[in-house]
Amino acid sequence: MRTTVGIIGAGPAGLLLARLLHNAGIDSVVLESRDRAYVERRQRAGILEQGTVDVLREAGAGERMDREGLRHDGIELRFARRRHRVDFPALTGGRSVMVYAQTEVCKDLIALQLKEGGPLLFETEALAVEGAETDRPRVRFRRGGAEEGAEDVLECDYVVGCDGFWGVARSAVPDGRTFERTYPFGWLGILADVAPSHDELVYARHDRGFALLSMRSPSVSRLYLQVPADTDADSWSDEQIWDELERRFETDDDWTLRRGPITQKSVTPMRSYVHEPMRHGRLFLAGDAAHIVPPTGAKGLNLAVGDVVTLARALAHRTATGSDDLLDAYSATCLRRVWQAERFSYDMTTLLHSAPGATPFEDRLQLARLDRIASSRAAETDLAEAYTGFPIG
Ligand code: RFL
Ligand code: PHB
Repeated sequence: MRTTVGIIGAGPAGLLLARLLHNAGIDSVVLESRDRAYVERRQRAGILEQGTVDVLREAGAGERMDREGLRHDGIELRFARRRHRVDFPALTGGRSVMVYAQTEVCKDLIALQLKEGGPLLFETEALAVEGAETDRPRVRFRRGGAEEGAEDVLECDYVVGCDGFWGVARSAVPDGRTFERTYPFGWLGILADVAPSHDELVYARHDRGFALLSMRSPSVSRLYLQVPADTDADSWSDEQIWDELERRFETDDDWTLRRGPITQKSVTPMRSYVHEPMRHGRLFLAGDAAHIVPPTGAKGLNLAVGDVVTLARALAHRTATGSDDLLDAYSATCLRRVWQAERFSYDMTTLLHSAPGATPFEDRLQLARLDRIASSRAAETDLAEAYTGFPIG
């Protein structure tokens, strides 16, 4: 098999890259180890930055998002039984975010790819990237399904590792440096068949730990609780989950939490991670393959989108002019934005979670930081600008 760009992974990064390249007249092949149903159902991100929304629209993948997505003009911070709303458009010159689940973005991009894009091979696992320093890099892969076990090679002009944190591409970038931080807590996330208890997201800081109220649709709620990192989701009964959420969202007014049947629950670990550089020869890394953020800033999927937009532009530039300039700048261009998102996600995480062993002094500082955001337009604007998104490129 031969193609111009071999893409490993059909998460949001790989699928959007394939779409952007198709629109630029560049052919690609996408290899995905899991089956289609799995990729379309994996519960993850829920928030699209303004820039991500614009990119999906321009790529011709925004039709259902515009119909079914929920535009949000703010978030609520909840702490010390107080509620403070951050008004995005007022603070950022009109910017907002969109609640439209990653599962739906992936479904839309998969449907487009299968209808009019290049090959998208499910149940096809990349085993290794070879020859990244040559002008004919290759991906060795194995087919599953009917052709189970057959090994093959995809020859490419370029290979892009969009294979997430646990993928194989990163190991083919030698001499890299990694920067990492793990956190002693994770998020217990649930999906529940109940209308969201608030019309915007609520980020709650509580002495018992962080809680987040989000949503998937007007009738489906998505909620998270900070739990110790090694928690087994099944050790929490549904009733315990609702009771704990109720405590952490408590306010002095008559706000109430609506309960409903829980249809899914799982625990997500929290990690900050960056691999530098994001390129080796003709192999490029994009999205979670190169960097991870804790979910508190809602940045992971949006970073993946920024990477592949930058890369698609660079590949189109190379095709049009023969110049490698933008490809050479790819890693540094992306990393600048990546580090801003790392900083913001870290800040949001330490602002809102209770760290085991935190001293009373540190607890007071956390409350003072929240009070500062609630009382200073400058501090609030900084949060609103970061949350609605840093510019791409
Ligand atoms: P993905 O989505 O992990 O996709 C990688 C794909 O590669 C496949 N793969 C392979 N395929 C072939 N051969 C191999 N050897 C392969 N190895 C792996 C995998 O099966 C998979 O299909 O990475 P990508 O595309 O870079 O996208 C990144 C995002 O998924 C991630 O950053 C976000 O989900 C993070 N995230 C959030 N991001 C946001 O922007 N806003 C949010 O609100 C948000 N909330 C979240 C989140 C992540 C969460 N979890 C579960 C980690 C909330 C949660 C709970
Ligand atoms: C989600 O809806 O899954 C979600 C929203 C905001 C975050 C993280 C996750 O910060």
